[in-house]
Amino acid sequence: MKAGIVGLPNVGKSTLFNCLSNAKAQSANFPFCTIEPNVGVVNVPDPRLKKLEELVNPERVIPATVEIVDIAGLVKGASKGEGLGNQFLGNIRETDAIIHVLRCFDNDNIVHVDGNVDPIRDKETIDIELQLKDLEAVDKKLEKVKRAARTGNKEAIKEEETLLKLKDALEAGTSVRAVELSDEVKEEFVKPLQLITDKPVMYLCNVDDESAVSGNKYVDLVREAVKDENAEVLVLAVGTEADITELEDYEERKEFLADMGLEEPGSAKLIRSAYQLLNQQTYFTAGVKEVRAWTVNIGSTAPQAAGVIHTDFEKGFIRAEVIKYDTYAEFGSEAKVKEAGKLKVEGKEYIVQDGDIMHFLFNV
Ligand SMILES: Nc1nc2c(ncn2[C@@H]2O[C@H](COP(=O)(O)OP(=O)(O)OP(=O)(O)O)[C@@H](O)[C@H]2O)c(=O)[nH]1
Ligand SMILES: [Mg+2]
Repeated sequence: MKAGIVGLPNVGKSTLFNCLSNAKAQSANFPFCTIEPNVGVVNVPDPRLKKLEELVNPERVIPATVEIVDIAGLVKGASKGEGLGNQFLGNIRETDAIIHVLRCFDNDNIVHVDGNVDPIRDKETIDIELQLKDLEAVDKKLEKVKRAARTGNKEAIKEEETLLKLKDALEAGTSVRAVELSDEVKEEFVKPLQLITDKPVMYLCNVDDESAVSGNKYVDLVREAVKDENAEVLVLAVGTEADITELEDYEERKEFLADMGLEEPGSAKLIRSAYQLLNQQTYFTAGVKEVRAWTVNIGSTAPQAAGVIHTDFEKGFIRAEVIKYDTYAEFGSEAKVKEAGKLKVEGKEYIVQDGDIMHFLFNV
């Protein structure tokens, strides 16, 4: 699962990538600095791991990770091949969620490809290109389905109806994620198309450091513009945070953040949000060798969660012992949790909850 960073050229995507990831992307003050996507694996900050480490005192601690991809900037006409349009759009199609970066800072020295700062116009430019690309995919599919529908095939007729609905929406400037369809129809006809505007999205307002805490007039405009989208809007002083990330000294980093009014880097919040956007949650294993955060899709069953560790665990799953994180933190050790009768034994049907500490029993 990976989240892609999209936006106009020169709005700070690669700078953001550099705040998040140890892999370094080239960032510079000219459009189309990035051509090939930069891929980074990013640790998901989780204070619960720190607590478990204190309690268990393991040899090592392994956090959950999420993959972030920094993609080339899109411009008007990208869906028709402007810029390096089509290739870039292909990179976006391969991601599972979108972090849409909007420039929300004034600075005459940093080039804006459309001449002035206007995050609402910018957002629309990107949305339209993504929608046009999806429209192309829907039209293509529609051609095929039409033939089958004409023969009276019921499935094909239903699919044609769905595709026509998507086509209308896209032509009217609506993203696929906002089109109302039953879960069944989505699963059967929409998901296989892997449409870009069907992917979950969040907006990241790139601001100057004075606006890192309370935002600015541009951020207000963005919030207003997306209020019906059910999408998260985050505010981050990307440029400054990237500079802070460069500092070796932890205390120094903290001081700089405090100057901006922040307790933790905005990028930490962003990573957690991206993780949620990807529909991911964490369960833990806690042993003296290793305390580890594992990633599963929300809604996974206990055997599926076990399968993340090893496929044998899933195949031979017998049962799982589960302790809630809060319970573990309260009692301080597995033994004490057991004593208090708070360790639960769960079977194949159990739906894993975020923060579960799990121990699997299986045979192979
Ligand atoms: N003042 C200011 N400059 C920024 C900020 N974020 C990025 N920049 C600068 O803007 C320029 C472009 O940043 P990049 O991160 O390379 O932009 P990009 O979106 O990756 O651009 P492309 O790869 O060309 O699409 C660089 O000179 C950055 O230093 C910011 O928050 N404030
Ligand atoms: Mg870039």
